[in-house]
Amino acid sequence: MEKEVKSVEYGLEKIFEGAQDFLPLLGTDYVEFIVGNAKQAAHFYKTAFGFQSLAYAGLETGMKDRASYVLVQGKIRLVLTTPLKADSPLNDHIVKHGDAVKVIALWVDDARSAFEETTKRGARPYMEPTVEKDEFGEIVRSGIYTYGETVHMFVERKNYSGPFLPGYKEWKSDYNPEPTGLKYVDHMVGNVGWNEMNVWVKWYEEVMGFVNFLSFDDKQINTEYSALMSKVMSNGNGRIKFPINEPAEGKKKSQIEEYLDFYGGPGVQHIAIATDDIIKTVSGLKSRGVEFLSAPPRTYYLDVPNRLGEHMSIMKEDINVLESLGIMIDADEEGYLLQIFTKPVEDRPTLFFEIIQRMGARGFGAGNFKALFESIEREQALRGTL
Ligand code: TYF
Ligand code: FE
Repeated sequence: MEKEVKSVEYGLEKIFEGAQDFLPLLGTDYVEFIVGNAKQAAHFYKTAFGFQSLAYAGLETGMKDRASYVLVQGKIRLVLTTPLKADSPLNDHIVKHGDAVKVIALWVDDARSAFEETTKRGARPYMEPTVEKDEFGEIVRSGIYTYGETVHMFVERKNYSGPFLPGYKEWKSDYNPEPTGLKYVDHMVGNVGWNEMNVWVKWYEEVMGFVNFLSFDDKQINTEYSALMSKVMSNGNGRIKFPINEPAEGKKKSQIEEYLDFYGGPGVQHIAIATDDIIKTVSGLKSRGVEFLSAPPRTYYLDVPNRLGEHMSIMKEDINVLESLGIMIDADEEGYLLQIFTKPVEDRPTLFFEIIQRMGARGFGAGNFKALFESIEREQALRGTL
């Protein structure tokens, strides 16, 4: 089912053969959402997901046109930004997409070179390299457009020691709910239009030097009703993984088509966050009101020993506990993984989260696709969008 992955260790960094290193990426720097009410969104991510207050920019810090709240948990930084006045161009983003991911920021050593190398390979510029300074040092940022109105910012912070970026003040809050064990961004998925997947695969190859290390076509990703196609792009060190989905023809409407209708075009579909104790993390999230897709049926769990074969013997978790929480299980040659998906986190059926625990496996849960998509279709049916 999965395309053969050519992976080699060379040096410390490079694990995917074929990836180019004109754009060395150290990790995900932050994910920025444009939302209608950042104050309330920040409260939600603190209360429900256990993020901690990190930094703030707004009227009180000299920012005139918007407010931004920065939250942190593990290595993950979320920025929630809202416009303060009707004439802000940020409003257009909200009208079009609802609360949405605008920026996937990537941590680099050299933001000028990142901009130069990607724009000369065809990237559409979003922000020329810009130096921002305050008493903690300086940051260099630049940015390019990817699919839809989504942007990759390159963030160079080697000469900076402040809480987040110049312009932001440390945000000390008296309200600090317990973290839920979220560690880092494992992957972020983009939904693109009909027949556009390969355009963006080529874009990530040519502009970013990524490789396509896994592919799933509509023969593999389908249910009785609907289908989609997906290709996973990775940078050379495997830290940044971007699956790209496009809808495919089925008897009923693809979940990707539903997304495109409500998002108003291509955009970020889900953010997968890694934990090293998914039972604890998911129990915590559920008790705080995070809603997950309905659990796969009993037959799914009965079939797990069959499907996992010898991997079953290395599984540490109690399958009955996994079943009671609705956590799904898959395995590949290198190990197993546990994953679960939230319902969309806003009223539009657009962005959702995945919680994933990798126990050696580097795949994306292909063995769970059928159960997952049937679960998504149960939600689509309730919305009348199947
Ligand atoms: O990221 C992935 O590939 C998995 C599975 O619409 C997936 O999380 C793929 C497509 C999709 C939802 C989940
Ligand atoms: Fe995923």
